[in-house]
This record gives sequence, C-alpha cells and structure tokens, in this order.
Amino acid sequence: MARAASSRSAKTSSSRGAKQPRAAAPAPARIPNRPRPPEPAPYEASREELLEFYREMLLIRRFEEKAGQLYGLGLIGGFCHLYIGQEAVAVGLQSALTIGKDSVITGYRDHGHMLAYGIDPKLIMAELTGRQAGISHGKGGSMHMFSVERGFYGGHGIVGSQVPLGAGLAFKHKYSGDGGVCVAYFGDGAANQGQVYEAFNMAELWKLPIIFVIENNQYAMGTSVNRASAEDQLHLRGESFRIPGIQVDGMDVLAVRGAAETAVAWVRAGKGPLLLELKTYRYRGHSMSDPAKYRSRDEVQAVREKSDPIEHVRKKLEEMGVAEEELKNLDKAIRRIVQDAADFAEQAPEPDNAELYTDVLVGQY
Ligand SMILES: Cc1ncc(C[n+]2csc(CCOP(=O)(O)OP(=O)(O)O)c2C)c(N)n1
Ligand SMILES: [Mg+2]
Repeated sequence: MARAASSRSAKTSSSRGAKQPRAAAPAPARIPNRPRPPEPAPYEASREELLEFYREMLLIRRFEEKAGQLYGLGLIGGFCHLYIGQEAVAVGLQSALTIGKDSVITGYRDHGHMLAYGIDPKLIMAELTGRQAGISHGKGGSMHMFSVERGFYGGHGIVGSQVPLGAGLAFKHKYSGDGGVCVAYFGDGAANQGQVYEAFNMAELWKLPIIFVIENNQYAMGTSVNRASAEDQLHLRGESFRIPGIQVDGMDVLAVRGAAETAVAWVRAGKGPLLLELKTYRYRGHSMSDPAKYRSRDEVQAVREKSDPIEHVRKKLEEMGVAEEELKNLDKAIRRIVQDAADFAEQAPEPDNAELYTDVLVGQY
C-alpha cells in the first residue's frame, strides 16, 4: 500500500515539469447491437383463415357493442373500456400463438383479447355483469378476468403493471423450459411508465421469451400521444435496451399476423425480447364514462371510413369471391352468439354472500 502511494507521487513530480497531456484511456468496447429479425411480410391467408379472422373480429365488435348497451341499461357496473376499432391487433397476434402453451397478459381493455383466445363469450359477459357464472365468479368485472388454463393472465387496472408481470411469465417459460412465449400488451400511455423500462432491462439481460406489444391507439384517456410522449415513435423505445422494435399497421389483420409470425419465431428461438408497436385507434371513449371532448367526431369518422379493420377484410373476402349472403349469415350467427351471452348473463345469479372471501388468496389462512 505504502509503496504504491510513493510510486504514484514520483510519477506526478516527474510529469509536472514536462506538461505532457495525458493519453486518453481507450474507450471500452461497445457491446454490439444484437441482430434484428427480418422485416415482416403481410400474412398470406387462405380463404378459410381470412374468414376466421373476420369472424373473430366481428365477434369482438358485436360483443363490445352489446357490452356498451348493457352498461347503458345499468347492468354493468364500475368501469368498462371497449376495444372497438382495435380488433385486428388481438386477432392478428393471438392467432399466431398456441393456446395453453403461450401466455397473454394485458391491461383493463381486455374483453377483445379474451375473445381472441377462444374464451366463451357467456363467461365474459357474465363477468361484466357481476354474476357467479362469470370467469372470475363475478368478483373481478370488466378489468379483472383470468383464464389460467388457457394462459390468459388478465386484465389489470394499474396502468403498466402487466409489463413486469409479463416479464415474470416469460421468466417462468424460460426457467421451466416449456417452450412458451409471453405476449404483454400495453398502451401508448403506459409506455411512459418507469416500470416498463425496468422490465425491458431485465428481459433483455435474461433474454426472456417475451413480445412487448404497444397498442398505440393515439390516446391515453384524453391525452394524445404527441402531447405526452417526447419520442412518439414508440417502436424505438426498446433500442437503448438493445431490444429491436418494429412498427406495424394495427388496422390490417394480415400485417399484424405477419409481424406476429416474425416475432413469435424470433422470440421462441431464444433470441430475446422483441417490441412491436401496433398503430391503431379506438372509436369509443376511453371508458363508457368519457365524454370524449379532446377530439372531433370528424377525426373518428375519418378513421372509420378509411381504415376500419373489419371493412378492410370484408372487401378482401369479396375480392376472393365470398358471397355477400355468406357474410350476412355470418353476422347473423355472431349476433345470435352475443345475444345468447347477454341473456345468459342477465339470467345468471349474482355470487352468494358466502363467496365474499373466496378467491382472494390462493390458500385458506
Ligand atoms: C398507475 C396508474 N396511473 C393512472 C391510472 C389512470 N389511468 C387509467 S387508464 C389511463 C390511460 C392509459 O392509456 P393507454 O396506456 O394509452 O391505454 P388505453 O386506455 O389507450 O388502452 C390512465 C392514466 C391508472 N389506472 N394506473
Ligand atoms: Mg392509448
């Protein structure tokens, strides 16, 4: 210790007279950016596949319209956030997943993601109306729905909380070696939360099998993305964590499914997390109690007319030779399913008082 100190002082005294500038220390080598997946191509769907995408998107739309009506009638209490306009996102992405193997987690705008994962509309509607037969036994409501056997982990009311939870699900996939991937959805507003970036950092360090999906519907409650985000190109938000990002047209189910193919293959192969930004739009207010004074009717109407995801596919189906009659019958059948779900929910009993303390904790204490 003493010797080191004296040799340092000797060096200082000899260089003092010469006034030589100190040589700069060599810069540490930068960790190279990791490879990126190829640019996704639009998915080439067969007639049957495209019909199935259409059916699933229409089911979400009609279901949400009915949920809006039931809310207006006072049959749904609390908050209710509709997914109308965003249908192509959940359908395009989740159609590329394996139910039961992969996991999905999202925020409170969750009805569409559940329907896209094949969960019975009756169980979802019964949950919205607070009935015992609901998927969370009527005690979770619109924002808190789960299906553990299908790998659907909610349904979370705290903005952004699903992102670190999703990293946890991805960690479980990796740790157990079950080959699954996690899709964690969050909004443009949630993308400004600190916990999102802590999750990005750990997910990249541990190369977790997770696809972070930003559903950029342009608004966080009444605040537009440009007013709230210094960097509004949200697909770039993972770059400083070396997570590659891809921007996708979220109003085109074939573009979404194409991006999902690329993302799932990349992440499942153990290449680490990926970020997708889906550019989309919500037609309704933030929730059923939103007067939507922050945007004009014309703005909403223009998107409906030019970019509606369901209309887009309907036109493609017609080009493929699907008869208008077949599409009408499909719509009829879907309206029937949704009406049955609403009738089921209205007639189902509310949870018994004895259920007040069940399903709160995993075990009995
Ligand atoms: C931690 C937290 N902060 C604030 C809120 C209130 N809040 C509910 S939704 C929301 C906006 C989120 O917008 P975005 O992430 O874009 O999702 P979108 O509603 O558009 O799907 C806010 C601020 C909340 N629920 N949790
Ligand atoms: Mg938003």
